[in-house]
Amino acid sequence: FLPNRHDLGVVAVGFSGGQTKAGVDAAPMALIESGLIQQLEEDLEFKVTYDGQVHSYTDIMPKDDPEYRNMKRPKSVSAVTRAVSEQVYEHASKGKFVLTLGGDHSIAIGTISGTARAIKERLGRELAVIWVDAHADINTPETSESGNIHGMPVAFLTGLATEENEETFGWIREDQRISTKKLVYIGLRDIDRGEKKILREHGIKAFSMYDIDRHGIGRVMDMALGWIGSDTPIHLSFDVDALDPMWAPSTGTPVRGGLTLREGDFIAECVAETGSLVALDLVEVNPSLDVHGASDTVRAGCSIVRCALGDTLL
Ligand code: B3U
Ligand code: MN
Ligand code: MN
Repeated sequence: FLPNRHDLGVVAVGFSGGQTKAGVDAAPMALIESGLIQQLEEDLEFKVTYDGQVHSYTDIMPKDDPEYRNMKRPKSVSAVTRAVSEQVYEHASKGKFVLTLGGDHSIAIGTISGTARAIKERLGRELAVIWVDAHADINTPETSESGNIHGMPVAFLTGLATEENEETFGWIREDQRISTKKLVYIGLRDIDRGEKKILREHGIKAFSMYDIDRHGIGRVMDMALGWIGSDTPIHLSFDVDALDPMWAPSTGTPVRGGLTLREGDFIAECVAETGSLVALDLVEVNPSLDVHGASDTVRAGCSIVRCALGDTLL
């Protein structure tokens, strides 16, 4: 089921509407300007398909977008993620590996729904998701305290949150969803009360920073990949705020006590080593926050992408 080992589709999503801080939309350009795509082509010898633009989706975002079911900017996020879903599906259905550069984490509603649909169509297989994040992003509109949709993508992707209305995520169909049983978290340390309840009630596999301290990242990765099972296509959604702010300070909601740079890279390397990775998101880099740390944050993000694509494996 593997994507053609060296065929890579890149989608650059300059979108910040899933949360309230400006600047996360500038991340794709910062990552690309630091040489990421060039490195993938030259050092890793990927054949890259990239339309050469950071999408801003301004033409499909309604001006009037009032709160609905406690969600901020619901129609904009819905329209953008729907478009992203098509972009990702387009690459994945052609057997390409898909790299998406965000943007805030709400865009994963688009990336994962696009990958899940393509994998189901091409292989009749269910997609597994490894979600690396300080946060669980599994609030429903009702449990969310912030109303920010970047804290809700997993609820929409698993069907824990549903909507009738096309304009507010009603477009997500069954073949675009993932199972709570094939979802694994790594790096959690800031979980809302309602999210904790959801994780417990649905038996969702989660490795918090506690587990990493207790067992070490090596055993945690063995357990995480063991839970998914070999020979299962994997979508890795990596929120840069999983890293400790010491390494990745330029992000919207930094939380102390996170992964080291090496632990972040190691997670990506372990996933690369399975040979089962089909898509990767890198999200929540915000170069306009903690501007002195922006180049470090961009560098850390690029490193994770290269590791996930196998650069550092012998
Ligand atoms: N759980 C909180 C905070 C949060 C989620 N994701 C990020 N922050 N980046 C929320 O708003 O749902
Ligand atoms: Mn996140
Ligand atoms: Mn996060």
